[in-house]
Formats: sequence, C-alpha cells, structure tokens
Amino acid sequence: MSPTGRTFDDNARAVLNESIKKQDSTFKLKYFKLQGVAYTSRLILATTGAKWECVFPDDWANTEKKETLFGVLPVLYETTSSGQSIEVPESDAIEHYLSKKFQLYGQDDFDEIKIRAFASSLQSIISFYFLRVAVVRDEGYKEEMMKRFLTEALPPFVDTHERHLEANGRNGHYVGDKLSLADIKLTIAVNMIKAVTGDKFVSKEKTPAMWAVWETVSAIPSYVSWRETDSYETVSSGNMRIIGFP
Ligand SMILES: N[C@@H](CCC(=O)N[C@@H](CS)C(=O)NCC(=O)O)C(=O)O
Repeated sequence: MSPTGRTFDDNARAVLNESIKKQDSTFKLKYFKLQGVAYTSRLILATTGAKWECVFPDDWANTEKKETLFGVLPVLYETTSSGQSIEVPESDAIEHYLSKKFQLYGQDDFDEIKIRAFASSLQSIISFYFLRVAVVRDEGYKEEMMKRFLTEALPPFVDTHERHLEANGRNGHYVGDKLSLADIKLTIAVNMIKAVTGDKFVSKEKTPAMWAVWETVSAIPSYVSWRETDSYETVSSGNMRIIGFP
C-alpha cells in the first residue's frame, strides 16, 4: 500500500529562505485549547510583537488532521508581506524558525549555542513535569515521579540556572541584554514551578536571577496585551485544567 497525504513542497524553499530574514509577515498558529507543546511558539509570537493569532481546529479528526504534514498540531501558517504562504510543522521546528526570524539566538554562533543549551535544559525540566507527572494517569507512578521531580530534578535545575544567570549579571536575560529563546522558556518553567510548588523553589528572594528573567519577560507590553485576550484565557485555562499550570 502506498502512503497517502501531503509532504513538503520544494517550491516553498525560496519563499522560506527569504522570509526567515524578515519580520513583517502575519502568522496563524494552530493548536488545541491549551498551551501544551505550542507554549513556547505562542510566547515567541506574543513577546516579539508579531502580528499573529491563535487559531483552533474546527474539525480536527475528520478533515484538518489529514491536511497537515505530520497529522499533529501545532502548525505555523505564515503569510508574507507579499502574500506568499509558508507552513512550518512540529513544535521544535516552529520554535527554531521563529527564533531565527526574530533574532532570539543572540549575536553570534557562540551566543546561539549558549542559548540553545539553556533552552534545552529548560525544556527538560518542563518536559519532566509535563510527561512524567501531569499527563500520567497511574496514581502510584505519578506520585513517585512527583517525588523525584521535587527532590532530584528541581533542586539541581534551580542551582544551575541561578548560577548561569548570576554570571550574566542578574540582568533579566540569559545572554547579553536582549530577549532570547532561553528567556522565553524560563518564563514557562517558572510559571510551571510556581503553580506546582508555590515559592518553595523559585521566588524573588530565593532565586533573584531567575526571577529577574521571569519579571522582564512577563512585563513585555505585547505579551501583557496578549494575556488580556480571550484566546489567552482559553489556552491558559485549558492548560491549567489539563496540565496543572497556566
Ligand atoms: N512532535 C510533535 C508532537 C505534537 C503532538 O503530539 N500533538 C498532539 C497534541 S499535544 C496532537 O496533535 N494530537 C492530535 C492527534 O494526534 O490527532 C510536536 O512536537 O509538534
């Protein structure tokens, strides 16, 4: 039986290669009514002041699923200023594409490696909670993993990140003095840690350097505006209900 469905269109090569250098497109990020694996991509669009909207599937299982390249969401749909369309599937690829486009990888390759290392470490702590605790149904396994999250995962994570952020001058950024992908992922990690543990691990007093990043990102005007929208309320409350943090 031969495979059915779409695959990448090589005609998109020139459009994407050109568009990745510009920021004047409009975007639709399609995902379900929670933050889930679209959290970082949404935050990139919200914090960089991109022209974007959150869109949700209307008839996912019957029609939209088979129209996507991988049969899953999120998918980023971009319309360039000259009206050309770009489609980017898979959360990791979307985050990378948007990070390059909105210059969230610092000023050179060294900065990029540092930012991606911080972002990878942050994603690991987010994924630990998300995959081994939040979505687990077996109560015994969930309890055991929660214990390990609190005793084995969080303490070294907090120490390590606080150390690196102190080394950058506790200035609200991981690298230099500009917003990066790492700053954005930290905001998600801190939202999660605060919701799950209160101020036991992360607070202005206990982790001033992490707190400074969280406060800096949280105060970005375009992100503040997004947090006042109905679509934010929809995805944030969905995340709280399904995964346990806003
Ligand atoms: N590897 C994908 C995973 C995406 C994924 O698992 N999406 C789920 C929701 S979290 C989905 O689309 N589920 C619907 C389905 O499989 O029909 C990514 O990182 O983007």
